[in-house]
Amino acid sequence: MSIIRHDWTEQEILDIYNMPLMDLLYKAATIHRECHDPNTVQVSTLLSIKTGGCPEDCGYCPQAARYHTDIEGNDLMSVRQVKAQALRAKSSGSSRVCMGAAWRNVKDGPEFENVLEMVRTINKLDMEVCCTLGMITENQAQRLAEAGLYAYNHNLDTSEDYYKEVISTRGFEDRLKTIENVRKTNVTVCSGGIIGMGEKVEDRAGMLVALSRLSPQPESVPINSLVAVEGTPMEEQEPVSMWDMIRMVATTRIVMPITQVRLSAGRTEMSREGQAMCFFAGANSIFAGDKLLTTPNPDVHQDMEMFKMLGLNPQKPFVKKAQPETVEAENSKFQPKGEKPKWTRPQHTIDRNETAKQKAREIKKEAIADK
Ligand code: SAM
Ligand code: DTB
Ligand code: SF4
Repeated sequence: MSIIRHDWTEQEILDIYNMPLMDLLYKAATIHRECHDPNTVQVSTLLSIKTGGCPEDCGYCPQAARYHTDIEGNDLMSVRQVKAQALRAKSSGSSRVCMGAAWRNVKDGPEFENVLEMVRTINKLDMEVCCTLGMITENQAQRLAEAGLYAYNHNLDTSEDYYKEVISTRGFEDRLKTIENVRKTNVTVCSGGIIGMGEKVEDRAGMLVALSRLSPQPESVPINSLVAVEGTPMEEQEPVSMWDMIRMVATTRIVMPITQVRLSAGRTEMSREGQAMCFFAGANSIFAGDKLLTTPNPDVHQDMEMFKMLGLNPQKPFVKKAQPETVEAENSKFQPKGEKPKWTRPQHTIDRNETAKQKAREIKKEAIADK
């Protein structure tokens, strides 16, 4: 039986990543079968409840206000809209709704109260609820838990070293702090990252070192392949090869045997054969829905057709962990604290982020002049 190790070194992980492919697949699939039903895949539906206008400078993200991308920004959705989308997701075979907001961090107030109501509403539909809202305090994590949140997604994104080349408005340690805050509650942790941002293979291994050191390891680890969006600093990144994706999934499976490895952004560019290899190598969850947050994703019906072809079954909700109870707002034990935590703002200069920001300013100036 596989043991859970929290002391992987970067070199050990690199050696696994670089193994001959057939050996790597065999090793990963063996561990996968020891720890999971290989024919069950958990399906989460993404829902962008607040899109665009984000103050952060994440170099990969089309929702950062400082870059010029084509996305349509939106204010926070209503609880009614969210409920309708959740019911649609449920009827299409999804067991979890993951609500994303383009926020740096959560602020106490009416918007957060609405998010808590969204969590209560979806949990009452007997679906797992996940949120990804940026940085949160311990009190906010407790309030989400009390509303019935099942998972919180907060990605480390890359290695601690390469993080500085991607984001200048917050630090890697802020990500760890939020995960720590979530861990103090009953909410499960979903944390992974992106490949294809110009990082070295060592950074991929470094990210897995950091994730595997978390104790317990995250219940879910999304592996995203960069969606290079025009206007972002990473618009010209070469697409990740399917082989790299398969190696990354297999390595994640070996390093974190009991976690759910999630095949995430980038699936529109992956063949079914490629995705099948990822499932064989240990991926056992996906993000479904015609859209990720702002970019395209395979059609739900196409995904269900692929599942049928491969003999895969969508996982039922609350198989891995019991459904949390929902405490109604009026019975809450926790009051908002209105804290203003000191998240870091390194504000170092990342050349490609600055260039993209400058380009966006020029486009804006030209648009004003044209009016
Ligand atoms: N604002 C919150 C945050 O940053 O934690 C939540 C939303 S954010 C969009 C969630 C995650 O989506 C990011 O951490 C990143 O891993 C992933 N992501 C964003 N843009 C992406 C892209 N272009 N390609 C692949 N993954 C992306
Ligand atoms: C994650 O790791 N990937 C999802 C989810 N967590 C929130 C988001 C992918 C976003 C891809 C770019 C977009 O659609 O905006
Ligand atoms: Fe904002 Fe999250 Fe996008 Fe970064 S990844 S710019 S924090 S929405």
